[in-house]
Amino acid sequence: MRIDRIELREVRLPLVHPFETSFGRETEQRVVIVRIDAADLVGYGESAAGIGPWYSYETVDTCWHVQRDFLVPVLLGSDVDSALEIPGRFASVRGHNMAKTGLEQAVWDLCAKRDGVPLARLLGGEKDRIESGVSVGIQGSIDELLDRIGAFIDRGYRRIKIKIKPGWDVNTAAAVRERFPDVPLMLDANSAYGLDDAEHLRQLDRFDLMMVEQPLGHDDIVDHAKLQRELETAICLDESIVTREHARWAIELGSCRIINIKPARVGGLGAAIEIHDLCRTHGLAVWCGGLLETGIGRAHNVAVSSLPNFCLPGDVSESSRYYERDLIDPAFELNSDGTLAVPTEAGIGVAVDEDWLEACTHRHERFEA
Ligand code: OSB
Ligand code: MG
Repeated sequence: MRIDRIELREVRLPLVHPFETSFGRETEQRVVIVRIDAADLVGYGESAAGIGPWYSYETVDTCWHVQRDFLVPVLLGSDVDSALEIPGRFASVRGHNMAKTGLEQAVWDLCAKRDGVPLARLLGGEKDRIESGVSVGIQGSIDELLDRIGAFIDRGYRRIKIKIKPGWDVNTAAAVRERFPDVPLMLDANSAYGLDDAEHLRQLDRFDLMMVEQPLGHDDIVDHAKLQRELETAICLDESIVTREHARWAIELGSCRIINIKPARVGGLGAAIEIHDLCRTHGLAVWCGGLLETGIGRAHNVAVSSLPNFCLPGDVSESSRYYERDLIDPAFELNSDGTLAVPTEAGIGVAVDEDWLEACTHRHERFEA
């Protein structure tokens, strides 16, 4: 396939509910939507970077810069046979995994459409539905949190994740456990603690948690190994695992027992598959995290979640949990059994709502070969 045209769009979409973590509060999502045309085929991908460099150093602006000035020129006018070629072509750009992901995903969508297969199958996925969990941000009060969790449980979600930070952790987990004794529950600290907090974090062991996600530094792998030896609760790494090698180091050091794989964080679906395979070989479970993606990035996350070792519910929730009107039509909707259906049409298998995409576009640039 010859890459004839690449289009970047910065899209802004209000969130139905503000999302607060230990690093801040978002009321709107900003992403770069990538469209690639190859002859009569169209592929879509998403760079879910967000507004500021809080979760990672990337932002919509750094994505735009790195894509326009460094990544787009590598692809434009070139021939692509398989999306597996893309990480190698982008290798001279250090980091900037979210910028890379939007383009790489669009190529995956193109390849699956060319082959006439659903993206999930091209990736090696086997499931036709994936288990859906929900990530619940920090709320104004414990009562509000319990109400929100209750509504999500009623909706059918298979797992609840709550965001924690100092002052909103042990007591919060205790209240949630008291009210919902049996719900599969996990916590996400987004790097809000240090190794000095080990004693404090040990109090979490009594809540029968599935895991605690990223308690320590966003780039730490060594101290997490020390903390994991102190905790009964499994540690799950998110921010620290940016490459396959990080995953290997974490496994060798014993820094975690579970890994949250976000394609956006690791540079795309190819890297996500590599980390999935590595974890499977070493007996670690993985699950698919999210970055509040629109339906386009969500479709990619759903497809990768259909791989066999994604064996825990992901932060891949239905569209209406994030957006009043998603960029795809129909939107992702939760089945009554707490799953999302893996699309069966070719490529990402969802239709982009072009009018709404245009209406939400804040800036737009097109590159022709
Ligand atoms: O740490 O997993 C995280 C959202 C934005 C940034 C970081 C994280 C999250 C989530 C929400 O937890 C995941 C989602 O529902 O998309
Ligand atoms: Mg996380």
